[in-house]
Amino acid sequence: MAEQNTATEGEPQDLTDGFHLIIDALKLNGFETIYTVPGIPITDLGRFAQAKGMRVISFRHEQNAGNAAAIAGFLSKKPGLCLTVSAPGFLNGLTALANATTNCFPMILMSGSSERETVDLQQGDYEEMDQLAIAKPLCKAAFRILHAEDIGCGIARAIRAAVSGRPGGVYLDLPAKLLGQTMGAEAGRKSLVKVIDPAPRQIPAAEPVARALDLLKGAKRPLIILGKGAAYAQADAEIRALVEKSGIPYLPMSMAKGLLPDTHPQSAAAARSLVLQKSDVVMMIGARLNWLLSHGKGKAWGPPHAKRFIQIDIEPKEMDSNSEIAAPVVGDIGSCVSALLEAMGDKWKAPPAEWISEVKEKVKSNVERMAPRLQNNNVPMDYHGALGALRRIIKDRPDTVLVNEGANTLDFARSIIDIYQPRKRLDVGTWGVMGIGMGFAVAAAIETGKPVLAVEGDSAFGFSGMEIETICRYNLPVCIVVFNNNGIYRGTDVNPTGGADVAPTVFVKDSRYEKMMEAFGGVGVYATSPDELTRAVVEALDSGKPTLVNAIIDEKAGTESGRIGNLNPQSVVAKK
Ligand code: ADP
Ligand code: TZD
Ligand code: MG
Repeated sequence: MAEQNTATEGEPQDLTDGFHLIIDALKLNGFETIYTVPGIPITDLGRFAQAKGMRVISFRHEQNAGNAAAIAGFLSKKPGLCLTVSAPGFLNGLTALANATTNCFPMILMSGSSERETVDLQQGDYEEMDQLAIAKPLCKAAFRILHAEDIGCGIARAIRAAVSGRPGGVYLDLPAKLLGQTMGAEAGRKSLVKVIDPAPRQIPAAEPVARALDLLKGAKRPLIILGKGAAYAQADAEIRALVEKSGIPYLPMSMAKGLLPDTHPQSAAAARSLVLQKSDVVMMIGARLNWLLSHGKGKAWGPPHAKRFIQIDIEPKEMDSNSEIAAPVVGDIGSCVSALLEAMGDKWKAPPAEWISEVKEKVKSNVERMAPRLQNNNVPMDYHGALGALRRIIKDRPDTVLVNEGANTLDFARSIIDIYQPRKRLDVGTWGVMGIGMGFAVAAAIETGKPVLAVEGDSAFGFSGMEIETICRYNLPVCIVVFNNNGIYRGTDVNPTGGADVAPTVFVKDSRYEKMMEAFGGVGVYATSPDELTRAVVEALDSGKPTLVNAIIDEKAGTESGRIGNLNPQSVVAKK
């Protein structure tokens, strides 16, 4: 084939081009998978990548390919790769790039683009857009490569920008002309860069470590909060050792669940309000004091200024962003946690027994109060009955990756479904964005090789639902459960005018989502009770067949905006 080479006809084989240099540079740096939607000018880039042994996963919409790349970055600690066409394809991918940056996930969005000459004079090229300028404010770094001999450096810079320090999204602009540019094959090979130590360890100095430990030692009611930065860091053993050696109760943020099993005796997840209120020293490990933690102040946190914070984070600028940080420890989590462990020595004293027992009592009573509700077999299902069933399934199959989005479907699943292993819960993250579901599910299956259970609100599912074709096409072991309550939050709203349009939050009643899956050759199940739901999901996880279970939820069961209804602005007019 093309590889055949006769020594006499050297000329064409001695040349390489932008397409091949990009793929060679990616392969040299260990990239194995590209998430993409093909088209001008990058169609051949995908084809050549596949020909060279890379896995090229082709989606139906770039946002889903981008979300797949973002979560691949979170799961692997290497940048996930997304490849799109110009202007509209680029813009479709951009939401995912911005979301990745917000969540501190490393990814690289590579988009084909029109020639500079035409773009800069705004002469109206096919899919013309100044993509570099548009990407810049929405990601961590943005680069354009104009010359084939710069591809090596360009890709090296993109990798380093994505994974070093606080991880994030990088945009790489690939003008069409670059792809076809040729240069000598040997010079091309030499121009490539293998990135050495892309995310260097950042070791904290002794002083901040000692300051943090002093504060922790003096605490009467200490608390540790683990965030998704801790999950990303892949320092699982060290983090567990630190929590256990300290004896301090810990609270996992949503995607940090499973770093220690949720059933761990030190988990304070079921006593969240109590520990936020009453703790006196709080150590955050890879978690930010953003809206998800009420900015570290206000009612949720008890009396004002009564708390002191220790924060472990790789980003020095994060400190004091919302509340004063009494003991900042800047460095990578693995190094910081190891340094803390080392400095704690052998004589570390457990926190006061009254505090530990107060937290444990609260956890126990809350768990006991919840237990019977999780056993109910009501028809139509409520969130507790349906999620109780899924909770038991994950308990039996702890290596399943759970993907979760929605409002009530998200909030209830987060507190009901225990996670037992690190990085097994992937969800809407810092923005609370809908639409990550199918992209995350595809990448989770591909990156981990484990079965995936995607628990989706019916609205949430709609944002990326067409990708069930992708799931069927690649025959991925993904089971999607659509929590079908006929709408956003609830299915019960009515149009107050009595007009023909339904209310903005409600969908077609009793939609048959399972038939969408059947259309692509997957398994579709209509489930009305927790027992039926259990049977369908167990079968799906055992068989590995792409499955969609349409789980019928009582349309009255949810609450407005799930658990964050307090963030809704209130209209005085509407209340009259
Ligand atoms: P959560 O939403 O779970 O609270 P956030 O996304 O708010 O978590 O916070 C994650 C934090 O982790 C970010 O501030 C980020 O800078 C930090 N981080 C990410 N990776 C590392 C790492 N390897 N070492 C130290 N900090 C990290
Ligand atoms: N668009 C985007 C991209 N992200 C969002 N978060 C929203 C819109 C607003 N939104 C939420 O915050 S949750 C949600 C929307 C549309 C859907 C909730 O409905 P659901 O879940 O069916 O997914 P429940 O179980 O019915 O609450
Ligand atoms: Mg719904």
